[in-house]
Amino acid sequence: MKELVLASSNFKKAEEIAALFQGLPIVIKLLANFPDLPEAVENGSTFLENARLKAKHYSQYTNSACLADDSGLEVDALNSKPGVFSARFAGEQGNDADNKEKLLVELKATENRKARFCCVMVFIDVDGSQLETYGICKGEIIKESRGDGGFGYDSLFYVPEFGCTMAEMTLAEKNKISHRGKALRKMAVKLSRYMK
Ligand code: ITT
Repeated sequence: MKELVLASSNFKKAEEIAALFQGLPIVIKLLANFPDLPEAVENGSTFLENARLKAKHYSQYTNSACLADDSGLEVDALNSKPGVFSARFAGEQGNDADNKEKLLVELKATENRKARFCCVMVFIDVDGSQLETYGICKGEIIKESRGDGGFGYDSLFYVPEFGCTMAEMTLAEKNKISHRGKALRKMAVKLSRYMK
């Protein structure tokens, strides 16, 4: 069994990742198991830079193999914003509700609601070996929240092929089509090969 620290303080993300890794010879440890860790500073300008930065930071501080996810929402009419600022769109103290409110305000006058979720996964082993994958999921930003599941912008993110928002899906349904699910399935394949 390979032990791996999940470099995320977002519990909902961790839940989605753990669900997809079931069945693999991997034991997942959460950051909560390491109480005094300094938080990684996410100052990269791309998802890839931030994912590398988080994986490296937590791998060094925990002395373990680490898997990091950096993800976010890119909206066409906002020139791909909020992007790497998705978690802090409404400011450092902002929460999911504030971020969604700001998104609706910024899109008020526009009919182009096209958007996509992006996810980059980086695995770093104790010897520095590195694996990277990505995934995207296309959708539209609707005008009013729908659904209670998921987290972040899920209740505003409508997936036309499914006729519902990500917040109206079960965790298993979301994982099947989401940016994170796609990146994770690619990562699971790479990790299985790597561990052989
Ligand atoms: P960690 O860095 O600790 O993993 P975080 O939530 O700060 O947690 P990110 O820096 O990667 O993670 O920011 C991701 C933000 O993008 C997240 O807070 C949401 O606002 C949004 N986001 C990413 N994936 C999402 C998803 O599946 N559904 C809804 N919103 C998502």
